[in-house]
Amino acid sequence: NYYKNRELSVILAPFSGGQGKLGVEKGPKYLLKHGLQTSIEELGWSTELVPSMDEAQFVGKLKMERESANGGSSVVTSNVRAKRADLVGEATKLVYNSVSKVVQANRFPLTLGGDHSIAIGTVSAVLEKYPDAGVLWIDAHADINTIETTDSGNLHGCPVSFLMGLNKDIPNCPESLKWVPSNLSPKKIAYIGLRDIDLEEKKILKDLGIAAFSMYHVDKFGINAVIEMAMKAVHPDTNGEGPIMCSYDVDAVDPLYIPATGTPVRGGLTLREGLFLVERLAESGNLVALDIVECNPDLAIHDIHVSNTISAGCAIARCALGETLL
Ligand code: 4U7
Ligand code: MN
Ligand code: MN
Ligand code: MN
Repeated sequence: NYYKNRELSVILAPFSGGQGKLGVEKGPKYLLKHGLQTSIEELGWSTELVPSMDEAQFVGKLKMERESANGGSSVVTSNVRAKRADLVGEATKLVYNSVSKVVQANRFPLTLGGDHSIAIGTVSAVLEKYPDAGVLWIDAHADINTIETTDSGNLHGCPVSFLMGLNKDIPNCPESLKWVPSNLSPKKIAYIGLRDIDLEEKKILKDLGIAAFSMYHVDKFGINAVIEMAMKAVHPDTNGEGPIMCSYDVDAVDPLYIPATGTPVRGGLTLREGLFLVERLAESGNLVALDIVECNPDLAIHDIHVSNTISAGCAIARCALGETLL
């Protein structure tokens, strides 16, 4: 059991430069305002807050870019489309530094995004501490576009390609992301919740033989069998036992339950399925790190959408940390 000492750091990653909608940087503040830290302490964890970056500084830079004539410093050289790669490189390195300190001190990192590009920092740091760790990527999307295959140019759709080093040989690969250790093997990731995958992403998943459980598999086998298969996929030699990091994009859950997110896709996990996944990880005793990303309170059109989204985000954290285990 990897978290028996129950020491946890809440790492704040209020970054929105991995996509084009302001507001996702407010995720951490809203989750905390909803009482996340106290509720984690009530589960028997000692906690500390770690601000990994200066939110205002990044928001300032993003707003400045927006107001500038071209509306964003997209690197459009040859076949490479990567928007705000300088900011993403800088922000993810800051997240990496914070998560590294936390894991190296044997504390559990709970990182609150921000958009999903921040997982470039979290996963890199966690894999350095636990080289054998498997990564469960809970998401409607595969986030494995390369800087060549991405249509949107939004780097929150590309973190997995950076973690695997798939951009390394691409000419004009942005300097700002060259620090990434790219220590994630395609054998060590499994997806759950997929339902909106780009054509070229499908090809990458297939070519690399990556374990991917879509909503089809959830319907066909049920959520319990799917999480079991996912754990075994990342730890095949030990029947699913071994350290696991979970990078949880809240858009995996259906927008009926979690509406305030940047790229909602209907037909997702029920709230219970979304919580069961992390309850099962808590029960396994193998969870070593958790990200919760892509809560954007500004995208809600009713107040109830904000509270639904934020309370579900908090519930994901609590369930992953043992709340529902008797
Ligand atoms: B998220 C997309 F094209 N694939 O690359 C892209 F559909 O972190 C979406 O999962 C990416 O929310 C979604 O822009 C990124 C698109
Ligand atoms: Mn997503
Ligand atoms: Mn994502
Ligand atoms: Mn999204």
